Amino acid sequence: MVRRLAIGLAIAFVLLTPLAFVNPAFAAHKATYKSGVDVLDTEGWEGHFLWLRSPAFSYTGQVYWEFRADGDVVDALFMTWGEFRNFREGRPFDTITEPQLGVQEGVEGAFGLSTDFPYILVFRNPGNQSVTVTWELFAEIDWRRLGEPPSGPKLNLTFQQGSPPLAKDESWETTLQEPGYYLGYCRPHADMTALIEVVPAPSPAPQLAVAIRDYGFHPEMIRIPVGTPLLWTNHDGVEHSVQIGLLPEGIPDAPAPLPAPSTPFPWWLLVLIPAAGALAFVFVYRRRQED
Ligand SMILES: [Cu+2]
Repeated sequence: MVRRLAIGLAIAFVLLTPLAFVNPAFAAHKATYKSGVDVLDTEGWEGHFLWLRSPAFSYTGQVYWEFRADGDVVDALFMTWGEFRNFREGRPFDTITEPQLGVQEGVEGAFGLSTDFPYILVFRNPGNQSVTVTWELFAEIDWRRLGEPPSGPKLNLTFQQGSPPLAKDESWETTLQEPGYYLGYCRPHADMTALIEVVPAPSPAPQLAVAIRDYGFHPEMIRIPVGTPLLWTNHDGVEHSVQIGLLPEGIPDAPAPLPAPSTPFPWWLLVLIPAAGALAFVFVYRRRQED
């Protein structure tokens, strides 16, 4: 009886060991929310926001991101809008998930995010040479609700102005004359978005150049004094455009407490399961020899 049980356990361990290499959270099919390539100079950073509201479908509040750095290592920081503003101003800030510091590549996720607020993923170059980060953000969709009205409100954009289609190396200049929060997006690529904060100021700043490349806006998180000209230039081989809508309710921030931290990859399983399998094998082998 004991022997049969041991054999059964040994077989089960061997068959199940490969599963330890598959984290079900990361292995499931995810819908891409946004992706891009950032080129970060020394101590440079770029922020990318996700806001889980859509007129087309419902998000579940689960997101994942993957990134790979070429040239050097990066820090990856995932935070609320309010903490992002602390980060941008050089004040102390909190992240939602454990910060990934000085890594060449990473996979991380967060659960239980609200559809009401934007969240910001920051890639920061901690080193002293330029680094290129290729990244992708995924957001789980509740496919059961597809075709039904989405659960959360939409962004209720009020369209302001838009560029014609921009071919490679073509530019479009615009100036926002009213303080407020704006969403910039591309038509036809709806997942290309930028957040534009126009703040009251006695005088405008010099023109800010925004590069459109690799299906993204750089910078994507824009803060300018009112009246500052924005010059959008397409560097991609495909046509993009810039559409700008006012966010009438501004940008709300997630209240404390922060969402629960994400589940880390269970690395200990990679050791435990093969070890248990090996032990069971040794046990069976000894029993057989005793017989
Ligand atoms: Cu586009």
